[in-house]
Amino acid sequence: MSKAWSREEFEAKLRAKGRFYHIHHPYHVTMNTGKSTPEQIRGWVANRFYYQTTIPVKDAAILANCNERDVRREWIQRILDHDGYAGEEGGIEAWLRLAEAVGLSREEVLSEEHVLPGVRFACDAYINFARRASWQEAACSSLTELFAPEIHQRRLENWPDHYPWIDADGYSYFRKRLNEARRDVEHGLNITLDYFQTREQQEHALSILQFKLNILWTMLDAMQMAYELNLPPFHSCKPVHK
Ligand code: AHQ
Repeated sequence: MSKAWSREEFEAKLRAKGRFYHIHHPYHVTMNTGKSTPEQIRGWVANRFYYQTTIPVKDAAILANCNERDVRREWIQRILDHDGYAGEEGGIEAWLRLAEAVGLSREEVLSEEHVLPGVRFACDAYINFARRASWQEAACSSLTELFAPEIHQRRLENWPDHYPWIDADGYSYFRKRLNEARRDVEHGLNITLDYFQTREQQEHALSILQFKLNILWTMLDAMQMAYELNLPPFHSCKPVHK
C-alpha cells in the first residue's frame, strides 16, 4: 500500500476537489451571470429549501453517532445556526425570507410542492449517509463547505445588479453563511485531517467528499432538466385528462 500523504498534502488533495464544486454547474453559472429567469431562480430557491431543512437533521444524526463531548459541543452549533434559538431566527427562517424576496410564498415553499424527485433523493441520501456512516466520515462529507464562502460571496456581488427585482432583504442568508461556513469548515477539516491517517483512509476521505459533491451536482442537474431544458419529471407521459 502506498505511503500516507503528509497532513499538508492530504489537505491539498481535499481542496483540489473544488474543481468539481457546484459553482461550476451550468445552472449555477447561469444564475451568477444574470441569465436566469425569475422562474429558474424561484425553482432553485424552492428546491434548495429542502436541502437547508435536511442539514440540521443530518447534523443531529452526526451528534447521535458521536461519543466525544468536545466534538458535540462544537458540532451542535450547526443545528442552532439553521433552526435558530431565542433571539436568533436561524438559517431556515432566513431562507424563507429569501423565498419571499424572490416572489415565492412561505406556504408553497414549506409545502415542498416544488421539490423535484432528484433533489429529494440527493438530500435524503445525505441524511441516510450521515446516519449510517461514522461521525468522522459524516464530518468529512461536510467539507464541500471548503468551497462555500466563495459561492456565497459571488451571489452577494452579482445578484443585486443582475436581479434588481429580488428584494435585497433576502440576501441575509448568504451573508450569515459566509462566516458560519468558514468556522464550520475549520472544525470539519481538523476532524478529517486527524482521523484519516493511512493512505487507504485518506483515499476513502476523498471518495466521501466526491459523494457529497455528487449530491450537490445532481440537485442542479434535476433543476436544469426541469427549469432550463423544459424536461420536468414525466414530461414524456400522456397528460391526465381532467
Ligand atoms: O447553506 C449551506 C449550508 O448550510 C451547508 C451545510 C454544509 C454541510 O453540512 O454539508 N453544506 C452547506 C452548504 C450550504 N450552501 C450551499 C450553497 O451552494 O449555497 C453549499 C453547501 C455545501 O457546500 O455543502
